[in-house]
Amino acid sequence: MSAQIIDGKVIAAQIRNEVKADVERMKAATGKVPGLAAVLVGDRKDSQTYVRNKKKACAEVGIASFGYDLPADISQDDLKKVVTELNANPDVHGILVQLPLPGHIDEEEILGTISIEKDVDGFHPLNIGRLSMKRREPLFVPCTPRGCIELIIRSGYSIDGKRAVVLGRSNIVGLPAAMLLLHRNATVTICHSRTKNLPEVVREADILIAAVGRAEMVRKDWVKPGVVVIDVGINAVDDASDPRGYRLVGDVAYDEVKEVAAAITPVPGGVGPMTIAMLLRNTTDGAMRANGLM
Ligand code: NAP
Ligand code: L37
Repeated sequence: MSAQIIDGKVIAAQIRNEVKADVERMKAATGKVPGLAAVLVGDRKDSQTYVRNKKKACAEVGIASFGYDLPADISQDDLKKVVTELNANPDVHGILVQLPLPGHIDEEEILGTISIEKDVDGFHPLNIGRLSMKRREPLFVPCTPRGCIELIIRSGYSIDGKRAVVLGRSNIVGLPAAMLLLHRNATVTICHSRTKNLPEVVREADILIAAVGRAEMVRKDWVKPGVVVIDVGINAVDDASDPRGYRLVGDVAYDEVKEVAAAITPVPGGVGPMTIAMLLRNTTDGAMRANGLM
């Protein structure tokens, strides 16, 4: 039997509609709209595309966006100054510093400079710390991991009591995704490049979140029949038949794994659109909190 395809574009559109309604409510109540500042440092093509898509998505739901395109050789102090000014700007409710930052920048210090009330990426050490502890409430949850959880829940799958495996332990995806699963009472295993017998561990999963950045690494014989698969990976592979010369694939061999999984997300059209939808959600939540609306 073939898996249910979890359509991230459809679920992201639902979330954007919910956000749009909240933006309109806020505008009616206060005369103001949420504002997002997107800070891009350097000229990585992928980051440029994501930031452009984020600004476009803001416009569609009525969020004001402020773009900061900064040179790759900006100094630590000058970048900190930009963030500090945005912290003080009352029209800005969310500050996103697109990662990765150039090598000479101290990422931890920059992320720690963002006001926690405006930390819509949820990467401030205080928000991550609260996310990691029991009965603490972070002000914001990182967008991609939050999007993964929404995809599972809105598709009707429960997490409570399930065996979950997270492939990858990065600060922006794997680690926070594992924390969110744990809070929802999954029994969580986190795998990484030093994990032994990876296929065997992955086969125990009822829920699999793959975020390793290795094209189609997870094969059909790695998964238990009936698994719910959330594929975060975005990998470009050469494809002469595509006008761009490449196509995007996930970390999971979609065509074969969909034959045994209960449900699976495609790439593109799975987690990617959710990352952006959750950013709009977080920005609007921040703006509503700042205006006493929640
Ligand atoms: P990352 O920082 O490179 O982390 C990759 C993780 O995978 C690391 O923990 C690494 O282990 C582990 N890993 C790498 N190769 C492995 C292997 N052969 N076996 C087992 N584990 C392995 O990447 P990331 O930022 O988390 O991103 C992961 C993927 O998600 C990328 O394809 C990225 O483009 C994509 N992504 C998508 C979205 C979205 O919205 N859809 C958002 C962010 C990222 P170690 O810790 O031991 O090195
Ligand atoms: N919030 N997200 C935040 N902060 C960061 O610092 N790096 C980073 C981050 N990552 C990120 O923005 N990832 C991302 C990945 C994919 C998409 C959006 C954001 C996306 O839109 N993917 C689409 C289209 C892919 C394409 O055709 O290029 C998809 O369907 O997957």
